[in-house]
Amino acid sequence: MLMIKNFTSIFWTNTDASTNQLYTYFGIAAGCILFLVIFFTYYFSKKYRAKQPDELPEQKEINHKFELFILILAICITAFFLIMSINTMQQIQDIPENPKPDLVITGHQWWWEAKYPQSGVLTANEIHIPVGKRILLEVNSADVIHSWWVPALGRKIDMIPGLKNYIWLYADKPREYLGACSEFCGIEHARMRIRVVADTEEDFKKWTESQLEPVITQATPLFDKGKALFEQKTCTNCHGINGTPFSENIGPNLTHFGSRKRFLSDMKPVTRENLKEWLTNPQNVKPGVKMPNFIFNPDEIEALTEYIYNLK
Ligand code: HEC
Ligand SMILES: [Cu+2]
Repeated sequence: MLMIKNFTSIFWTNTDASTNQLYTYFGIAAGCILFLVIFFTYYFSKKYRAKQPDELPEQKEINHKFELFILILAICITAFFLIMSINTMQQIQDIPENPKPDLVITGHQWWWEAKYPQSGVLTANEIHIPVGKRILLEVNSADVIHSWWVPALGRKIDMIPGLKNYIWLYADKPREYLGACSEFCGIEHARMRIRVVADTEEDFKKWTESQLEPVITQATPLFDKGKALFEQKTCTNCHGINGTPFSENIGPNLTHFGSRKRFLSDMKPVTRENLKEWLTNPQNVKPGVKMPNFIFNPDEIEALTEYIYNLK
């Protein structure tokens, strides 16, 4: 078993061992059946082929005993996997009666909102979790059905408006884990990617603290101009910034936007250039996106970029 486990860990890094084990058994059984079907198709096509052009190949009567054997075998295999699957489901779905989630993710068209009820952190798109700890994740949706799936961290789960669903996440290595929305949710569904950053306990603490820090309110004059524009141009109707009166969440919370590596649900790295391109016309970058084109002039773009980029 150990060898098989080492082998599958090439593809699956999580230590949600029960899922991996089930997956391995399914793989082996399906592989054997595939091999037998191909082998016998080839073997019988050779063996019973007509040797002469008008020869009638040997005709066989149905073999009831053999049929019965195959039937029982199929029932046994199915029963084995049914029991294994139910077992695994029970092991991975041990959600407490009154769940207190470590992390709440809300799916939006087409981005992810992440709340940490224990610490009060509220962020978007770049999701951090501590390594080596089981994280109870609550998912729901603000609009249509989305589906959360980061294969290496656990199974897939639907995000349904008005319903709270729960799963456990577990990361065994400090690295980044990729996933994607896996329920068609509209025009930008394909670009609704997920990036989960698994930090060591220390890094996670640091990250949490940095996210709880108050947002900077002053920097350069350009920053101030951007800040004023942000409020005048109705950005605050959709984007929340902690510590200000603006808490809307039609779009991602921007409090510490500059501290994130990527934005637009993992589509682009956070750079000044990409931010400018985004603000110049969001519809060019992500067609159909729920943020209008404000038709800014280059000075306004400069100022807004300076402001948002410095929200660290
Ligand atoms: C009608 C609502 C709405 C308004 C108004 C709006 N936005 Fe957005 N914004 C969104 C939505 C929705 C997204 C998420 C897009 C996506 O990834 O699908 C977004 C994304 C962003 C992002 C990227 C955030 C991330 O983490 O991916 C930035 C930066 C941004 N908006 C800045 C602004 C600025 C600056 C203004 C004002 C000029 C503004 N927005 C006005 C809805 C809005
Ligand atoms: Cu989606």
